[in-house]
Amino acid sequence: MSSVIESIETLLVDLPTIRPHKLSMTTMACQTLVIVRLRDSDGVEGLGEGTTIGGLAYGPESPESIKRNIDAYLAPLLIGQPADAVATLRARLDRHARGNAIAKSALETALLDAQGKRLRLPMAVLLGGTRHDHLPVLWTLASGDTSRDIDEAFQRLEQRRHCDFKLKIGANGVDDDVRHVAAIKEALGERASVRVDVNQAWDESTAVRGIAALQAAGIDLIEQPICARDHAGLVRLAKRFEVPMLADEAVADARDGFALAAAGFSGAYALKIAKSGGPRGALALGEVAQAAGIGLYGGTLLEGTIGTAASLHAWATLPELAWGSEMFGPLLLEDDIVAEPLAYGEFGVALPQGPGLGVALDEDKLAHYVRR
Ligand code: MUC
Ligand code: MG
Repeated sequence: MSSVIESIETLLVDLPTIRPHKLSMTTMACQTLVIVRLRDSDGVEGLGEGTTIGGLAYGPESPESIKRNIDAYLAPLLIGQPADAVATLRARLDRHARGNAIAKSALETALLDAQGKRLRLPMAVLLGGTRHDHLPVLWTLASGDTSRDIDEAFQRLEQRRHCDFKLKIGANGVDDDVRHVAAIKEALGERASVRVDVNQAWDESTAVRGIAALQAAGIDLIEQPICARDHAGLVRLAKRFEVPMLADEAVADARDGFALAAAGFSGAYALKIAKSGGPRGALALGEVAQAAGIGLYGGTLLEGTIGTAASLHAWATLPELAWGSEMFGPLLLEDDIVAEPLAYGEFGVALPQGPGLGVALDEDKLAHYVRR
């Protein structure tokens, strides 16, 4: 008889960040990972992670709601079901529970990790096959201080860690933000690509003013300048400026991606396993983007190593990431809960090898950081 899902455990893991990480909606000093341990009747364990930013500051799911909703509603839908029926189980979650994309992503990751371990295949192979085993990774400069950000950028360039930088703006006035970004771009010159993420902080007229100045300063990409739901405004900005727009919060899944493309958007989409309800949904958004001629970008919700590895396995199957990726989450954390950290270097990261995610927990570290 095929293996069935026996138990699903969820853990909150609090890890300090290496420095304050300042976004338009919150400043993070700590990241909370929701770790899923799914155990099957054949003794295989699948790992998953569902992580967001700043409690409820970023989106409608918090670490506590992710854990609680898995425990109370989602896990019971999976217990006792055949463990290898990943697509059927994932559809079952959508049929019985609305929303909760991050919680569903954690579970889908754990199902895929277990299935990969069972078949002795990497998760990327389950998702269609590995096309890249090293992916480009940018770094986000978000200390909140211009000269500290410039020092950090030079350090990362010298280490050959990162050569693309994303700046988090929108917490300050637009003129202050433009000054901050232009100073960093001027210091780095042609050595680095500099992009910004406004995380929805501007209204459209502020965006027109801000983007004109950022374009003149040599910024390469403008991420989510206005409200996620304002597709029409994002289309107008994409048509108005030469500098491309990156849609992030505006496109959670393939349906959003289709609607925005059909409305006339051009530019790029940030794929994130968390917002699409798992790696398979993120790749479906990627398919829509490719069909519409929209560039791809591998995004993060600042997950730890498990969520980052799951994303890397998905991005490894894509033909091209025109804008690279931001899979640097583990580098923002002071410590880790895995036995073997991801191998960052040469301006990117290596796809972890081995069955499933290719990642194992360090039980002592996990016991140390788990919330009691
Ligand atoms: C976001 O909105 O892109 C990604 C990198 C980072 O620093 O924050 C995230 C969230
Ligand atoms: Mg973003």
